[in-house]
Amino acid sequence: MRKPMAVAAALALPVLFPAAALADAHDGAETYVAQLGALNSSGASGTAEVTLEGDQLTVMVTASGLLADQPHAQHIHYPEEGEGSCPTGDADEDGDGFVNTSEGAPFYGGIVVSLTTEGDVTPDSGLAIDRFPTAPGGEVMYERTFTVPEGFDAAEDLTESVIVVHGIDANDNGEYDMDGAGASDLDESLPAEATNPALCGALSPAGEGGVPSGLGGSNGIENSALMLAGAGSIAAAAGVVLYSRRRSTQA
Ligand SMILES: [Cu+2]
Repeated sequence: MRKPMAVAAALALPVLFPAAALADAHDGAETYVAQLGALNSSGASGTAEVTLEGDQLTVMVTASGLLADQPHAQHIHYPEEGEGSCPTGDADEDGDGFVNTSEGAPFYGGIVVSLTTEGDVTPDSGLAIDRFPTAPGGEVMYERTFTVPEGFDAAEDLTESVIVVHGIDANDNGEYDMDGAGASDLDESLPAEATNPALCGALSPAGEGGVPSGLGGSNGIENSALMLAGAGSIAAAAGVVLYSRRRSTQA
């Protein structure tokens, strides 16, 4: 008599917990979080949360302490090899006192998603500076849901990806200018302040706590060409004073 009872109990289980079963079936969503730490003594801080559900990515970036009222390019970066991480001051290979975009790339890789406020989110919009948050009062409150751009395997690679917010004010004068950190490594006619990273945080699955990141791969340098392509618009949007002649390589 015991056996039929056991079978009946087993059959009853899905009926007893229909809500849980439904939640599991619906919960294809994976959430990743990052604490954003200051780079280049930006004085900024923040958090990021990225949720993948099907092919939809919802990204939230909350930050404060950024240079106010200036465009801040922000991206998901991913290194082709190794796990993405954030550079330390040791990454300042040219010893100018700043970790510039190229020096950071070996750690966090190239752009895979541009966290724009509207329109295209592919790496093509890496410096679409009129579509990035301008941080009124130094704060960014960004939230957007969009389709994962082609070429980024979010389900596989988000856990090794890094959130980077760019744009610093090294000389604290309220704008991007050459006096702060010299010329950009991407284009010498641009201030490095406009392109240097200000915040960085490696994503890890929510609930697992802060997983220390590895050293990352050596890729991402190729991304510089992309950054260069959009570099002209960052200056235009930011009202940057350009006193080098514009180079023919500048888009
Ligand atoms: Cu970036």
